[in-house]
Amino acid sequence: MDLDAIREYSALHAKPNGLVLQYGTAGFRTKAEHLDHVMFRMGLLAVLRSKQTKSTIGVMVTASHNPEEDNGVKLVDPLGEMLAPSWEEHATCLANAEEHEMPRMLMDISVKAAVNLQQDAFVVIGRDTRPSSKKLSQSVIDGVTVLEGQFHDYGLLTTPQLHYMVYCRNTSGQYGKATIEGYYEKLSKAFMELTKQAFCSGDEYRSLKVDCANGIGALKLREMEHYISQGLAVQLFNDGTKGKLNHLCGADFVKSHQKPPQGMEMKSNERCCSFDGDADRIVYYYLDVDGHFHLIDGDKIATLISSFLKELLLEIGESLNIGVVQTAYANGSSTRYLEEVMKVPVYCTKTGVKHLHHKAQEFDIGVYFEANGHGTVLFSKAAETKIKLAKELEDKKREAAKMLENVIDLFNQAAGDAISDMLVIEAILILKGLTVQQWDALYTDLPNRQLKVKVADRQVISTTDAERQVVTPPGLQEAINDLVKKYKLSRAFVRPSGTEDIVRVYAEADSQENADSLAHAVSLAVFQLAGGVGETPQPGF
Ligand code: 16G
Ligand code: MG
Repeated sequence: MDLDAIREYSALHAKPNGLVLQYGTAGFRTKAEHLDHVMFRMGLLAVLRSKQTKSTIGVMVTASHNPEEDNGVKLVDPLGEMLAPSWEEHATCLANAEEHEMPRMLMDISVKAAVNLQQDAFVVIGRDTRPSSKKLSQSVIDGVTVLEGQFHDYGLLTTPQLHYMVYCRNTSGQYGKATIEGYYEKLSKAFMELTKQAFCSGDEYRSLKVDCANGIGALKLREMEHYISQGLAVQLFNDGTKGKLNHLCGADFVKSHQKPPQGMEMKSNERCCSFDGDADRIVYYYLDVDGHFHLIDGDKIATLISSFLKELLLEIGESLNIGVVQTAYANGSSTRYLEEVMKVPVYCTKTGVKHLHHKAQEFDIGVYFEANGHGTVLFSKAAETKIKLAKELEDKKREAAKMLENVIDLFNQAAGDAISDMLVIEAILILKGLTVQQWDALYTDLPNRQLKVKVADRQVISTTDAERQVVTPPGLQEAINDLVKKYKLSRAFVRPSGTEDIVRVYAEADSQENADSLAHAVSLAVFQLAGGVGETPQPGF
């Protein structure tokens, strides 16, 4: 390690005094102007992680669904996964080190993590369309080069595309080609093959309106359009030519406000979907003939996909275990439907993709989706092998096995991916001849409400049982229990946000009025028992 060079370059990416940041659920995220030093340091850290794992590591510059002025960075581990927890700690220490501590901190991490400094390092970098992203990704590159790491800058990519690149590179191209064309070819080939058996279901199913949140998804979907145009016509809205990133549009806006994005022309019964700012989330929706808005969130996406997979597995007659992983935010109706009607085991983990991803790896086929639309399906090696073998069987089984192989190719195994999920969903709707209304009618969501409460220190709230029960402060869980008892089909929980300085409240009940009223009552309990600041939560939204 050339410590003088590190000192010299680090000073060019100096840390603002007193700034303390935490590597959270999705990396570092804050106002873009505060992130230059973090980017440089994450370049350094990526080199160390690459040396330690003897693999390519990814660095993605994005703040996903956050406002355009924000930015963020996260590291991608060798198999396209989120950074290992022990390295999240290293990331936090490094990001917060004072200038003069930098060389020692790097040495400390190298010793603690047994990094062989002689090992070569390779880092791949991607960024979203934020105005600040280009310069910030250059700071990452500065960090990589000062530690003499090799790198490839992919420039503009969706987050899942960067995960894909990392995964391809660390499996010697077996998973796919580590180029943007490789990504499009792999997905479009699987999509076209999967849908080619479909009985012709007419044009109404084959065109889709996509709200791209004025983000990277628009650029990438436009590039991909001609690869899939024979099977699906996409019409892009909020494509970044006029509007602001994530402003009144995108998957997060649509899900949390339960209304259409601005800038989308919706006619009744047309299938529409929204990506978020870095295209790793997707939600669907439509307007019915009375003009009512219907949201089809991650839970209903998981249900559609699991039922399709279950049918195919039944056809090939293989005993592969399938499990669905959700979080506490999953609508109670979805959990009930999956367990009671579809007879699929459902598991609940803490919020944050890494928790769901990890749990999903326990199954032959692990379907995981957060209600907010982030998810994918993971297939174990054993499942892949059994499916391959089933292709040798009689005709009907062979067809199902072939379809499953295409489904495996179509799902991004490295991360939840809006583009890949969209293609799977479209393929299933085509194959089953389902309209968006029929899909929506699988079950009826319980009315629900999410609220935010400001408290002095959100860490006073700790939880257990996958965030469904409060442990501290004392008395809060009892208060929630008492409130929940007053309503039918009700449920409520609270947790400190991992991305904002607030406490989140979730409630569901038999009617919207009751869900709203329960959410408000729980907010008041949080405010009173967990050190609320500012104005007391008011009823009404
Ligand atoms: C991040 C997470 C997402 C989670 C959300 C919760 C990743 C890649 N993203 O966006 O999975 O749902 O945070 O935010 O892990 P919250 O803690 O503010 O509720
Ligand atoms: Mg995102």
